Amino acid sequence: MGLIEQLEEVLLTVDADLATVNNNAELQQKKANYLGKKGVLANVMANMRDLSIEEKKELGMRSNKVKAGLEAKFEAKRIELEDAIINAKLANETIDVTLPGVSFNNGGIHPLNQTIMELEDLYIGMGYSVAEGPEIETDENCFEKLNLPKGHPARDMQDTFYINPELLLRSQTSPVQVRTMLAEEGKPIKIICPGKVYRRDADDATHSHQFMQCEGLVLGKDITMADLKGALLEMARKMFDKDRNIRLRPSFFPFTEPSVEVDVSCGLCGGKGCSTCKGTGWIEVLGAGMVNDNVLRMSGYDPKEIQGYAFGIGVERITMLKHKIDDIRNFYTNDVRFLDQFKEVK
Ligand code: 2NM
Repeated sequence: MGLIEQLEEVLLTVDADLATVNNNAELQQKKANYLGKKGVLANVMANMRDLSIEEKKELGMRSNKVKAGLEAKFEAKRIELEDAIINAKLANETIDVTLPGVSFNNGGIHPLNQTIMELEDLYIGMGYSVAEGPEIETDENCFEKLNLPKGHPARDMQDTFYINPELLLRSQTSPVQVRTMLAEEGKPIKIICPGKVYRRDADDATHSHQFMQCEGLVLGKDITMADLKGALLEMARKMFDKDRNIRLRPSFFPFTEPSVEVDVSCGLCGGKGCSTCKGTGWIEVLGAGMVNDNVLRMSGYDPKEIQGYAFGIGVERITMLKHKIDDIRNFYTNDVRFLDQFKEVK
């Protein structure tokens, strides 16, 4: 057989040969047999030294074509093997999209923290900053500087958890405001102080020995009770609903003078009187007043230059009103059946 015939023969036998190949290793072996340095093609070419120039030219051209043809066949076989692997994998990995999904039991934001976040948003919107302080306080910051000297009868108003004669668990967040006044040294202040407070009360439906407050303090030139009333009305309308009203009743706190009790109109009966408002049309929500001159002086403020108002909101109380919760202990017993009702994403 002439060399050209030998070359053409290669193209005829390769198909049957490739049909027996089952994997890439076999394919590489076969490829070397045909196209490698000692392969069939190289073998044929090695014998061409006895040919004439013309014949060499002819053989060279044919050999290039055969080589290209072989490479195409090997490449096609390689793709065929690769596809077979992928198809086998896909057949094994099919997913049943109708199976029920895996659900995660996500937590949520505690209803009291939701109220605090709402209060922070609305007060920040009115230009207040949020101030925080320690829960273990000094008698000095918690009582003395709030116009409650030792022996003052008003100290009995709240029974306090004392750690020693100087240290206690704060019974209100006002010491944060005292700290702010001392730090600001006579400059204007506009803050709210949300946080936990402690009182030696027996727990029942409306009392908890640990609860939360959000107090506010605004000091500046010519701040009046009208400013206080405006800020509280805005709070009542944003926290409850837009057509609520507030009223101020005279009261007493040692740290404010005058002092007021603040009521918000009842949202259930619209002010006509119902069981929630005990027939009065009004619900007590917080205490407030103009900061007592003694308090200002004790923390480095001159009441002739700067004055202002303070208020104290009970976070549990307004959360209970908002969601019609009748027992404060629900907030602190961590029953998920209660807490789940306040999840944003159920
Ligand atoms: C209340 C009611 C009235 C109050 C006063 C002060 C301070 F530090 F400025 F004197 N902070 N908070 C205050 C006034 C708190 O809670 C029912």
